[in-house]
Amino acid sequence: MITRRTFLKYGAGASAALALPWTVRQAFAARPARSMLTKYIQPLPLPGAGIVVATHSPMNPNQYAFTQREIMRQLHPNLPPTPFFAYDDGSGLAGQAGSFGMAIVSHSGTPLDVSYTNALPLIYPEWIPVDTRLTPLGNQVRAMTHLHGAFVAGTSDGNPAITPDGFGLGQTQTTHYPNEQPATLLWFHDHALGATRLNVFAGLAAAYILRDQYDTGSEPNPIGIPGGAYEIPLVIQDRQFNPDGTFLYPTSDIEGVTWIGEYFGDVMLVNGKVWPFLDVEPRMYRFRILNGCNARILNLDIGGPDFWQIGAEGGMWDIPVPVKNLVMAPAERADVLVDFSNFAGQTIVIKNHKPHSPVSNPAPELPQVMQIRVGTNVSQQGPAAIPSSLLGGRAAIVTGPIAATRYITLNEIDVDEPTWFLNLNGLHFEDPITDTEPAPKVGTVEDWVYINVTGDTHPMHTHLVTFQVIGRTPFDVEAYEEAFEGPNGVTGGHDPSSFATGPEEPPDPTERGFKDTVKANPGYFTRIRAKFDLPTGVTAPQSYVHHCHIVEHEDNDMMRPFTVIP
Ligand SMILES: [Cu+2]
Repeated sequence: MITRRTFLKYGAGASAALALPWTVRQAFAARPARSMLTKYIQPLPLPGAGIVVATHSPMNPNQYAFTQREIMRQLHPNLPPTPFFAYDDGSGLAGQAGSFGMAIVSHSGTPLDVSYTNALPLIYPEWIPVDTRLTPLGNQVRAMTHLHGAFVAGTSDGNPAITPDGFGLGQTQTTHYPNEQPATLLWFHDHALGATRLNVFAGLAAAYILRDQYDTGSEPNPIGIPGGAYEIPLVIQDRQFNPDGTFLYPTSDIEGVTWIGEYFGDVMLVNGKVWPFLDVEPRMYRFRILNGCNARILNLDIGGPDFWQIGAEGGMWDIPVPVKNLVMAPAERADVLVDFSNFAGQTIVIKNHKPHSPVSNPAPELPQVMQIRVGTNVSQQGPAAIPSSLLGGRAAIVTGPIAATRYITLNEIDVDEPTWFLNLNGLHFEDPITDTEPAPKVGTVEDWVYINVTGDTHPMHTHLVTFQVIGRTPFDVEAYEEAFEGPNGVTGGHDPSSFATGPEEPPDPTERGFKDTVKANPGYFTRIRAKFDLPTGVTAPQSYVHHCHIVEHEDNDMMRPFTVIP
C-alpha cells in the first residue's frame, strides 16, 4: 500500500516531476483560456448588483422555493458566455451577473422553510466529467442541498447517508432551518453523493447571511462595525476555462478513472467573476470572506491595510484580532474589518500566497485574487476606529465532563492507482458504523481527534455542530501507522497520545470562536470539542455526516455518517 505521504517522500528522490501529484501536472498543462483574461477590468458583483438577494414566497415571508437550473453568463469580457448551474429563487436570475449570485438573508430565531427543485439537465453535460464509479445513478444529475454550518434536524441536512440517490429531475427537497444559532455567514451548496465536487464546481453554491438584533447589516449598528454598502461578501473560487467559455474540469489519466485528487483552477473568481476590481471609499469596510474553492487552501494578504478579524464560521468574537495573512481552507469563513482611511487614491491587490507549513496543499500558485481601488471621497462616515470589543464570544465549552473522545484517522490509499481513494478510519462511506466511531448522546460533550497520516491538510467539517478547536499535537506518523495499520490505512479508535513528538499546540488566533471546519494538518492530530444538542422539538436519533471539505476527497471517500443517539 502506498499512501500519498510515502509516495511524496520516496518519489522526490527519484524524480522531482514524479513527486508532483499528477493533478498539478495536469493543471499546469491545461490553461488554454487563461492568457485571454485581462485582470481587473470588470467590477465585483455585489448584493443587489450582480448578486440576487433571494425573494421569499409571495404568501409566506419565511419560505423560499429554489429551482436548480442551468443558466449562462459572461464571466469575463474576453470569454464567450459560460454555462453553469444556479439556484433560481423564482426571479429568473436576471440580477445574477456571475457564476456565484444568490444570497438568503435570514434572522436568528426566525425559522425558514426552504425547498429546492431539480430542473437541471437529466444527464451531466459534456463539460462535467462524472465518475460513474462514485455516483449512485450513473451519469444522471442528482442534486441535494446542504446548508453548511446550520443547526438542523438530520432530515433537513441534505444527508447522503439518508438520501444516497439525492433528488433527480423534477424532484423537490424540502428543508426546515430553525436558525437557532448566532448571526454569521453560512452557505448552502450541493452535497450529492459522489458528485459534490462536480455540482459545486458547476455553480451550486450560495450565501446564507444570518442576522440578529446587533448584527443588523445596517449602519450604524450596536456593534459599531460597517454595514449597508460597506459590508461586502467576497466568495473566492478558482476555476479553469476552455476557450469556448465552458468551465474546464480535468479528468484522470488513470485507466478506468475519471475522478481527480484535487481540482485547482488557474483563474480566480470572486463573487462569480474573473479577477474583478472593487471601488471603495477611504473608510472602514466589513468583508465576509468565504473560501468556496473545491480544494485550494488560500493564504490571503491585502497589502497595505490590516485585516481585523471579528468572527468566523460560528459567529462573532469578543474582540477584533489583527491578522496579516488569512489562511483559509475550503468552506472556512472569515469576517474581517479593513480600514482604507489612510489609503485614499491608492490601488491595492488582494494576493494569495502558498500557505506555510504545517499547512500543506498541493495547489499550483495562483497569486492574484482581485483589485481594490480606493477613491478620495467618503459619502458616509463609518465607524471612527476598529472597535475595541465586540458583542460575540470566545469558544469555551465548560459544561460538564467529556462524555467520550473519538479517535478518527485520515488516510489516503493507492495514490495514482485505479483503486486510489481517501477515507476516515479505514472505512468506505457505505460501510456500517463501527463501535469506535462517533455516536454522541444528545446533550453531551465529546472530543473528536482527527489523526492525519496523509501528506496534505484536510479541512474537516462536522455537520450539526460548531466546535471549539482545542489544539494540535505533532506525532510520529510512521510508528502510529505501523502499530494500527489495516488494509485501508489506520483504523479508528486508537489514541495517538503516546506517539506525540511534542506538546499540544494551542489553536491559532483565528480559531478564537466556534468553527464548523478545521484544518487537520499532516503529521498532527487535531482535537476539537463540541456539544451535541439538537434543535428545539427535534428528538434523537438524528443522522449526520462529517467529512473533508476538499470536495474531491469527500466524494472518494473521506466522509462518514454519525448519529446523535438518545
Ligand atoms: Cu481531504
